[in-house]
Amino acid sequence: MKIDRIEAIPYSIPYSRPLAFASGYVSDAEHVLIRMHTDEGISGVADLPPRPYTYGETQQSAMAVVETIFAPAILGLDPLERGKIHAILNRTVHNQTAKGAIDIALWDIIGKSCDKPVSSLLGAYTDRMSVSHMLGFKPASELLDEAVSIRAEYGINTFKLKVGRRPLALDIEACHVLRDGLGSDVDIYLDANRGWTANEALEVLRRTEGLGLSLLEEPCDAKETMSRRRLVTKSAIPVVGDESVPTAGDVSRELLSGGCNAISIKTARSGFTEAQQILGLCTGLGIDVVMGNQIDSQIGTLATIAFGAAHEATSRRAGELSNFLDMSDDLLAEPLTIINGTIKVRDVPGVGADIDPERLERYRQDR
Ligand code: MUC
Ligand code: MG
Repeated sequence: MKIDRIEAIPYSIPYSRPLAFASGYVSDAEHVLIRMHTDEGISGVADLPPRPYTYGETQQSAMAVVETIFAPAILGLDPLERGKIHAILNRTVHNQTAKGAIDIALWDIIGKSCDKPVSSLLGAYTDRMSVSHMLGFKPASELLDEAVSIRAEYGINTFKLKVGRRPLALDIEACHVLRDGLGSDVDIYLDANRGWTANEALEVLRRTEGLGLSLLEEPCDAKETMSRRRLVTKSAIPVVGDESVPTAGDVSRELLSGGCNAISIKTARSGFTEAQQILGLCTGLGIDVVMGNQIDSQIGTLATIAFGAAHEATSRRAGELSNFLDMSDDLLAEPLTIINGTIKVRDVPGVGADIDPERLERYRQDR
């Protein structure tokens, strides 16, 4: 089997509930749908969600790197030659989301060609994942209303609160209001997207002590090496690396230098192959992981579930799997459902992302 064509299709779907956070604002899913075709008629699908404000990848740059650099170099190879394909992709630094989507499309082809769900090929640990819901910037009372209604409608009991780059008092108030309103059984953790200094993060930890927050993600820029190390040493809860650790090499650097002591794994930027390398590093070093969300569509969320459910360590905590609820529509033919706070792995060959041709026609931007 040979890869004979790779499509990079730009599309845009508006958000019904835009998401604001310390490093950006998302009002439209301006993503790229990757379709990798083979000479045997099997195709692989993946979503590519560039996050310009975080990694500098844009919809246009991601399409360009796929169409003009990666595709010409890997056309003609067998999708099973993943080692060779990754060696080629890795000649180019950065562009993690473009590499991640190519990897997911390869695995999708491999799963379909041997008639197995990719989650089974990756590890088959469980058939579902618990869901964590992300709360963007809002006044504290609205955050509580959103969390209460999400819990009532979907049975979700884990919430990640976006904080940072606004007065500390607002973030601290939001933590107190959520804990008071949701009770002690709900898991609440924070993600500042580098919006504080390490010392501000320490102040927030002091002023939220006793609230039972479980994790503190990307509190400050990893470049604040000394202060961040001090924060990690002093924090009673794990400090999670996210945008500071897009590659396995970054994970090694941050863990070994004491810049964080837990890791967010995102299939959108690591694919399945590098995500497994990252997971191996983390389990080998005894570090907790969270399945993160790059503000993914349902297609991307399916990939996160396929990977997260495949391993014990990635399914231990609730994965961030509900950002698609903020989108007004999606490209999947059969929508994802969250029942009792969980989403099931699709028991179909590949990753399971069947694209609805009418929706793709409506939202694609290259017509
Ligand atoms: C997160 O966990 O930070 C925001 C930007 C991005 O790349 O991912 C999101 C969520
Ligand atoms: Mg994050």
